[in-house]
Amino acid sequence: MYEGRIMKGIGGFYYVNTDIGLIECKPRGIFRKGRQTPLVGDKVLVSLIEGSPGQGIIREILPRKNMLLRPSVANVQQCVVVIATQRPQPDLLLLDRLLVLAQINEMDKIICINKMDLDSEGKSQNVIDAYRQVGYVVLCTSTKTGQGITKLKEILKDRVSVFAGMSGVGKSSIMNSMQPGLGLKTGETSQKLKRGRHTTRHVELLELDFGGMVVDTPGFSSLSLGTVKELKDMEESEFTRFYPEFGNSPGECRFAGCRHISEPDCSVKMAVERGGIAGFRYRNYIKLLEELRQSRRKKYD
Ligand SMILES: Nc1nc2c(ncn2[C@@H]2O[C@H](COP(=O)(O)OP(=O)(O)OP(=O)(O)O)[C@@H](O)[C@H]2O)c(=O)[nH]1
Ligand SMILES: [Mg+2]
Ligand SMILES: [Zn+2]
Repeated sequence: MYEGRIMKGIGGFYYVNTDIGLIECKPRGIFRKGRQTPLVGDKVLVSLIEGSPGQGIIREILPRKNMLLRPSVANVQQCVVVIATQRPQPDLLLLDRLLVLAQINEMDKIICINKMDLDSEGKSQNVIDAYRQVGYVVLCTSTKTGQGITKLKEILKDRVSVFAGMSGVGKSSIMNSMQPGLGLKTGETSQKLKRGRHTTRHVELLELDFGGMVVDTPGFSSLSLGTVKELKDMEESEFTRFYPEFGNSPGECRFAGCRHISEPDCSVKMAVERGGIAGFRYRNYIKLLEELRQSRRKKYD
């Protein structure tokens, strides 16, 4: 038996990277009947098929550290959430959603602000500062000037990372700048709509020649948190853990378990008014919380 990692799955076959090279595998019958389907990123045990060089059978899926649904991939250590300074315009609500998802899946989070070359006026600086102040790692990149690419490589080295963000922000382009040999397809941003056209379609783990692996994800512009299992069972007051800056508000809220919406003497709201907490982060929090409540209400209707 050989241990390896599933790099991609195409047409019912899984391609498993092992010490003896890439093995084309069929999953053992039992996987198809039920419980577990192998995912890209899974660590698996493989046995070779006698007389068929390079072909094998997946015998066992080793325990997963985590599992993302979109893209469908397992055992990812960190998430690089990409937005562009413009083309497309940054969607900070989507950014916050992705940060929530990354945190639920216990991934390290990196925010990447791409297309810095289009921001000669420095319009994105307030966003950069706001997230840095919260404590996020924020990286500024441009695939046109090469800004930030070396730094990003250091962050990705020897780790398994996923790139997420809206279509057209430059996820595939960034990977190509780090490693031209990847030759990922990139798309022209539609001039009329000023948004991308979903150039990336299938899920694959790509090996970086400086060490590590990345998953390029097809972009998307909407994503509901209402379907996320971990959030369905969460108390509303617990949602604040996705907004770590709320914990640094100057005083205490009057009520324990304050949701910081309309409660009186709320120190989070006071901090927003005084500028200690970014207004857009607070508004995103309210929107996401409201969305969760709506999806719960539907469940009981
Ligand atoms: N000006 C500028 N354009 C960029 C930069 N990075 C990427 N682009 C352009 O943005 C467009 C979209 O890039 P992609 O890499 O295909 O974007 P993506 O995020 O992979 O898009 P999907 O695969 O659809 O999710 C292409 O026309 C790129 O040339 C950058 O740093 N600056
Ligand atoms: Mg792409
Ligand atoms: Zn409060």
